[in-house]
Amino acid sequence: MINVLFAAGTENWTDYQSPLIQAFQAADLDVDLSLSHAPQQTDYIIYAPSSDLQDFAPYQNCKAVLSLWAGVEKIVSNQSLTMPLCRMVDPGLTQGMVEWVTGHCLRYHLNIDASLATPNGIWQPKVPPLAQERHITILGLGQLGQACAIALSQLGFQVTGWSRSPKTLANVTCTHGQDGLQQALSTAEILILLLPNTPATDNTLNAKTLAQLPQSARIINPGRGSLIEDAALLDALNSDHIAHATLDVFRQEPLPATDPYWAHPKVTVTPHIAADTRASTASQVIAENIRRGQAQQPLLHLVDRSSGY
Ligand code: NDP
Ligand code: OXD
Repeated sequence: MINVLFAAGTENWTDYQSPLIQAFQAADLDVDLSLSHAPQQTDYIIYAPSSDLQDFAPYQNCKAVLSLWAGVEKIVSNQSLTMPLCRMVDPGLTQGMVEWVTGHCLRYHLNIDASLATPNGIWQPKVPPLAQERHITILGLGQLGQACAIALSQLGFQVTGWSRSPKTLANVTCTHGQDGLQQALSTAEILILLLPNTPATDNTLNAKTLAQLPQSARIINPGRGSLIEDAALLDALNSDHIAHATLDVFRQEPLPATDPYWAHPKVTVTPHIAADTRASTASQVIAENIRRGQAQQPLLHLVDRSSGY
């Protein structure tokens, strides 16, 4: 019997209990899935940032902590966590992010806001350019950045991506490192942030890098709030250098009701809904990792503690 502790918040239990049990059965795993197991007898922990579990020290026989979230900044530097940590890479989450990013890009590309705002009776034809004339840059070419880059390039957009290590991706101009960042920003009519929250990515968008964007660029941030220096973005919006920003993630969540982003005419706020982990597909990812752990095979989606993602 494999003891799996569901420490991902009781609010997630209803959604996950049955898909997890089905996935364990499909993987031929004999699992006792529970909201409470004695620490010494716990083999795996399913975790989410809302978890009450913060001290992993008593779980000395635990073989891995399996996060339901892609971003692991809330757990990665927990000193009591000495076992392997796997983040979530879920086809359902990825598809959700592709749809959310594509939708918000098309809003900007087609200038849908202008159509919505046109007063009745005014006939003012303004044809948008084709996708092939539009440059989109994605900072972060990981699981999500790459999926978005591929989808956008398949729609015909000119896509540039930026990552830490060099990459090759069909029909995507790939850049990396500090010089690569400047190149990626300089063409970005629409900029998408899909970097993790790490010390190295903090304030990636600041006064200097915002100034490297073309006049009237638009920004879409489904990555993390920490990627943006908020005061610098507000200045860039107020001075019209940046035309609009769509922000899904914030340094403080929920975004306080008094935050200037809420009422800003050039900002769209969404409440961290860009892409949710989907219980049915994510449960299969969890089951596969437990199968691997039991078979002493390498775990999938291991977090590199030194880089923080
Ligand atoms: P990955 O770890 O697969 O990809 C991260 C990418 O960022 C990689 O390309 C990596 O480069 C790059 N990167 C990291 N640090 C740097 C750096 N210092 N300089 C340049 N590039 C860097 O993550 P995912 O694609 O799965 O997810 C990205 C983020 O999206 C998550 O960390 C999370 O914050 C956010 N997210 C938001 C959601 C939402 O609903 N709003 C939902 C899910 C995720 P390299 O390839 O060289 O390693
Ligand atoms: C995640 C998120 O990291 O939802 O999974 O932001």
